[in-house]
Amino acid sequence: MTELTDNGKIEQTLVLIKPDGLVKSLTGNIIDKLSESELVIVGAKIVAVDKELAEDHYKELKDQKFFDDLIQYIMGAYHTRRVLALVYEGENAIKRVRHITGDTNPESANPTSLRGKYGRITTSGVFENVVHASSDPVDAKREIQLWFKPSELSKAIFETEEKEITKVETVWK
Ligand code: IDP
Ligand code: MG
Repeated sequence: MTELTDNGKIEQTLVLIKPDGLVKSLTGNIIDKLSESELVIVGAKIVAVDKELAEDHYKELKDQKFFDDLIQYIMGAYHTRRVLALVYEGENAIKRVRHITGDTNPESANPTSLRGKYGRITTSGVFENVVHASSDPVDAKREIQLWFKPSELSKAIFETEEKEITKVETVWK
């Protein structure tokens, strides 16, 4: 791999195509751009994000003044209640994906990055930056385990255990 390989470590990272990315039909463009990373997708699903998941995902930001808007944004209040969650795996996956994603602020992001190309800041100050990408290995593990069950990934990337769970579930009628 190219210039971003600094230690060749195999990592996994969580990518979310946020509601603005879905509403703007950017899924194909985003996945196409991410394929430049030569990483492998080991998980993918559409999620209707509820408040609990949104607040858990962004819990480190709960004291920020933009937190409530951020929760509304990721829950789809401004676009559509859908997020595409993806897990990418490969050498230095976290840094590689962050490089393609670009800076948090779409106005200062490199214009060729996903956020620089497709993101915007609304007049009310919401960073509509199209994608999420895990920022370090600790966050990546926490986020992947928050969004995906072991059975939803194509391989076991973290340690698992067998546990008997009794619960009522919605099934096809
Ligand atoms: P990151 O997504 O680049 O890792 P974080 O600091 O973890 O950036 O922030 C998470 C998300 O919160 C951002 O992607 C963006 O949607 C939103 N956000 C971060 N900083 C601001 C801000 O200053 N104003 C408005 N929204 C922000
Ligand atoms: Mg972050």
